[in-house]
Formats: sequence, C-alpha cells, structure tokens
Amino acid sequence: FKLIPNEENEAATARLLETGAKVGADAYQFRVKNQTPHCKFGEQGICCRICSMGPCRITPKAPRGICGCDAHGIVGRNFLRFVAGGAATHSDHGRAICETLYHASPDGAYHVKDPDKLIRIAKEWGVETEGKDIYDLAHEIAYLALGEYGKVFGVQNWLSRAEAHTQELWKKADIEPRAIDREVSCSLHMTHMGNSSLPEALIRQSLRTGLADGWGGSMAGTEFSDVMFGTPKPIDTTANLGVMNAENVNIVVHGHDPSLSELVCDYAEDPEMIALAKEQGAKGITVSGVCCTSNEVAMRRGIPMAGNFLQQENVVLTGACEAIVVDVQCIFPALGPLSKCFHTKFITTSPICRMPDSDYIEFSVGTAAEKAKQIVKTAVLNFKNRKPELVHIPQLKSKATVGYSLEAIKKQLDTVTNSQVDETGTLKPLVDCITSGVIRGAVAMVGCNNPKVRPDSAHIGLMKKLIANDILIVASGCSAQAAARVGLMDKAAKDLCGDGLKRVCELADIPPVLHMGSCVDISRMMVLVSDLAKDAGCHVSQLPVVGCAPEWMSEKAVSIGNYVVATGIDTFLGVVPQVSGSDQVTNLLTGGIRDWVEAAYTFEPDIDKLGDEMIERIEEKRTALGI
Ligand code: NFS
Ligand code: SF4
Repeated sequence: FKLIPNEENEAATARLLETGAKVGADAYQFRVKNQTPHCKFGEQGICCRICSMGPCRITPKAPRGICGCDAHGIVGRNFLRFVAGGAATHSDHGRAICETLYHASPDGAYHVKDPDKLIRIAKEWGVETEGKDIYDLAHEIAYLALGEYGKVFGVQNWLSRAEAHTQELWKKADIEPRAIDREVSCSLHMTHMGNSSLPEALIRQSLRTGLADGWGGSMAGTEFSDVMFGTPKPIDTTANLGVMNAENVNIVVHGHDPSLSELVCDYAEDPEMIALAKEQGAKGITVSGVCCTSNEVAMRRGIPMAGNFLQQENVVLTGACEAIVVDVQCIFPALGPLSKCFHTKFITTSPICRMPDSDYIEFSVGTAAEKAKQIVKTAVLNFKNRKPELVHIPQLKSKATVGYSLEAIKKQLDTVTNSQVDETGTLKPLVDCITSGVIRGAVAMVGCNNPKVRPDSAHIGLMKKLIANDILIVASGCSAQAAARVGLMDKAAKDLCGDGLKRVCELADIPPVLHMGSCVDISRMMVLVSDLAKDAGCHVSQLPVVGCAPEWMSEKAVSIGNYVVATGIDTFLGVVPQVSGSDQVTNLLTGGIRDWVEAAYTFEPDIDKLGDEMIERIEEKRTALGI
C-alpha cells in the first residue's frame, strides 16, 4: 500500500498554475510572495490599534503605548480578540443550525433524521419527551438551544457532559462559560481601550470564551446537525482533485453549514436535474467538496472530498468547475476574480459572507428548497460555457472510509471487545488497548493548512510518524482532508502502522486515521475524551492523549486550541500564535495555565520535533499512570 506522495500533489498544483498563467489568474502562491516578509509587529502581537490615539507599536525605545499599556497587555488583548473572533464564528454557525432545526417540519426542506439523538439530548436537558410529537420536541429543544446564546443566568447546558473533575477545575478557575454571546461580548468589553491589561485576566477569559465555543456553540452545531441530517456512520468515499469528473457537471460545495450543502446534494441527485445535465451534453452531475462543508457531506452521504483549504483555488483552476457554491467561513475572496478567468460561477449564499465578483443567491430556511434547485440549475446550465482547452483535472484520487462520530466509534469498538468486557457501546475496549500498550495513545489532528508550512506536509508527516508508533489518530477539518487526500483514511493504510495499531485496525475494521468530521465536530472529540476518562476511571489530563494543529491559520483554530487545552488536553501547535512579543503571555499559555486546567500549549515550528514531543508527552502520561 502506498500513499500519494506530497511531490505528486505539488506537481498537480504546479500544472494547474500553468493553466492559471494562460488565463492571467492570480493565486495564493504569488500573493504569499508579495506579503513576505510579514510585519514584525503584527507577527509578535505588539501592534495595538484599538483606539485612535494609536496605532501604537512596542519597540525597545517605546515600551508603552500612548495610554501606557505595555507589550504584555497589548499581546494579551490581541490574543483574546483573536479567540473571541473564532468563538463567535463557530457559535454563530451553531446558532444557524439551531434556527434551521427550529423550522424543521415533516413536509419542509429540513427533517428530524435522528430522533433518538434528539430524545437523548432532551433527557440530558431535563425536557419531558413522553407523548410529544418529535417535531414539537425539536422546536422546543431548538428554542432552548438558541436560549443558550443569551441565557440570563447560569452556565452552558452541555458542561454536564464533561468528566466530574474537569467540571470542578472549570468552576475553581472561574472559566465556566456563561451565555455564548456574553463571553464574546465580554471579551470585546475587556479589550476595549482602558480595560484589562493584566495577562492573567485576559488569558483566563480566553479560555472561558474558547469553552463557550467547544462546549457551547460548536457542540450545538454538531449535535443538531446530527439530529437533522443524521449521525455519521462509517461510509466509503474518495478524496483528492481526481474526484471531479470531466464528463460531468461539477458542483463544488465550500464553506461550513450543512443546511446549504445537504440540499444542494439532494437536488444534484434529482432525476429532473440529471436529465437537464444530459441535455446540456454532460453525462451527469458530480458534487464534491472543499473545507468543512465537504467534511459534513462526506461523513453523512459519502460525497467525495476535492480538497482542503489551500485547494480551493485549484478546483477552479481545473477549468471543469461549473459552480463553486459557498456559505460561510474560510472562503478566499480570490475566488471572485479567479472564477472570472474561467466559466465558473462563484455562488455566494449568505448575508454573512458577501463578496465582489460573485453571483449572490441568498439562501434561507424558508426558501431553501427553491434556492438549492436554482443553484443546481445554474451550475448545470453553465456546462455548455466550459472551455475544453482549459480543462485539466489531475488524476489523483484516494479511497477513504469516513464517518466516525463518537457513536460510530463506540459501535465499531464492540468488535474488538474481548471476553472480559461484556458491556457494549462503551470506550472500554479502547481503554483496554491503551492500558495494555497495544495502542500507546491517541492524537487529535485538527486545523487548517497554511502557506507558512509546506501545505499538508506537517499533517501527513506527523500522522505517518504517529501511526507507525502505534498512536491512533482522530482527525477533523482540513487536517482530516489532508489525510484522506493521500490515502491515510484507506483501511489499507493499516500497513503503515506499528504492529499493535495494525492489529486493532484489523479487528475493528477501521483505518488508522479516523475522520470525526468538521471543525465544529471537535466537540465530538471533547465528549470522546471525557467518556474515555470516565471509562478509564481517571482524569482527562492523565490520558495519553494530545491535540495537534500543525498548520493552523484561523481565529477559529485558536478558539479550538483554547477549549481543547481547557478540557485538560495538551495541545501542540506548529504555527506560533502572534504572542511572542510578550514572555508573560507566552509563559501563561505554555505553562501557567496548567495550574488551572492541567494542560498547556507547546509551540514548535520544527515539525519533526513537534512529533517527538507529542510522543514523549504520551509516554510520560503512560508512565505516570503506571501503564
Ligand atoms: Ni477549520 Fe473549517 Fe479548514 Fe481551518 Fe477553515 S475549513 S472550521 S478553519 S481552513 S480547518
Ligand atoms: Fe495605543 Fe493604548 Fe490606544 Fe492601544 S489603547 S492604540 S496602546 S493608546
């Protein structure tokens, strides 16, 4: 078994850039050159522009801004604002899902596909379910979930899912998230001119705001997406640019909210649309995805994954993309001008993400069906405008098995269960494998790719190293897509594992890298580790488990990092956050916060070292547990 080597992916990109050159297209590779070297003040986080006495920059000669704020205050405030941006973004996505659920109806565009999950959540939240119509219950729970964003008193409902000790730590550290919107607002308030400049207070609020995301908004996004679109189960699919089909109408869905992509997929399967595509001279319709929306529809429907974040321009450069349909987040504004170099329709759909040079087809719950149909039709009718001389789809494609929700993982593990464990649907078989050392531990590989790192090389390099060392990987977001693209989610990739992990993959019939979904689905990982700690009878921070975002770029990624760390999991970043201008803030993040949450960050741009340090940490945790 062989993975697709990085060089082949890079050669494919180079070939696509040649097409780009023919039509005068710009690309991120060129813009990176124009933006390098980056501003040193920005890189270190020591530029403040939150009031108009500034902007102020910290230098040895000017150690304080005009108001007197020092580097630590400025760095801390910038960091908290960064986190608040990420938490707001994930959580607003979660809110949109709750709103969609609120409007679900048996004869509408959105349904309750997993009533069991809805009932489970209702019981968790103390809502009476007996004798209730499932849609009435859905609306009641959706209303309550929306209330979590502005709840007047108390803390997030989902916190009770955490392991008891974690909950105590949160309480003691005073970082239990209250209303989601309140934590975001409070972060902006704290960082207004003339408020907090004490690093300890700013970082504490960063953790609380991160928790409002992971154990609030993101969890709502995940759970209620499952209720409406189904909880993912293992499903086979394919990944990499070769999933696009030159003979078909190609629709690429990009963004994050499955409310759009699910319906686009539905209509692309509509016989009426397929007939129309044939009339236009195509053989059919292929929907593929980019970024997290791709993860969502891959996990639930087996829709192929064209690529991740830094592949988004490539799908247009194939010359075979009839429409790239986007909702929110991680969408390059570059797609506007780029699509103009080809026949591609760049279709924006959300009032939250408006871009020049796009066709705007506003999408909302009430008009979803009609708009989804209009979008698919627009793409189909665009097939005839394709310029055949510009079409080139790199023939790279990997097999992948995806869809490992926590529920699916538990079910899959039942097949590994040996005679001592007769309970099904728990993580005890995994505990056994870890305790006996057959698996040394687990790493959550997450986050984006970033031109500051040779794209995907850190994701892939680390995953290969970890599985060879019998460390199981759970992956999400663009990291998961990096894995899928080269073949690490093919069950045959077990051959790249150490003997122990290989055996587990065979027994459980799983690939060594488990696709857990999109970035909001990192909330699944939080429940996974909490349940693992409960089943193992230890604290989360004692588990030989770490988190890693080797190529992250977005505010969302740092918000995630904060809730992962705050849940007790050491987190390893390959791109250093913009905090190096303050040793106080850096020391808090990489050490000081351990006193509050029993975990901290490691920043290490040397990817080899990053991998070694993760393995070391896992082994240290094993030694401390005496296993
Ligand atoms: Ni996550 Fe998803 Fe990808 Fe990064 Fe963007 S798509 S929410 S932020 S780039 S992993
Ligand atoms: Fe400068 Fe202080 Fe205003 Fe920031 S808040 S721009 S450091 S004067």
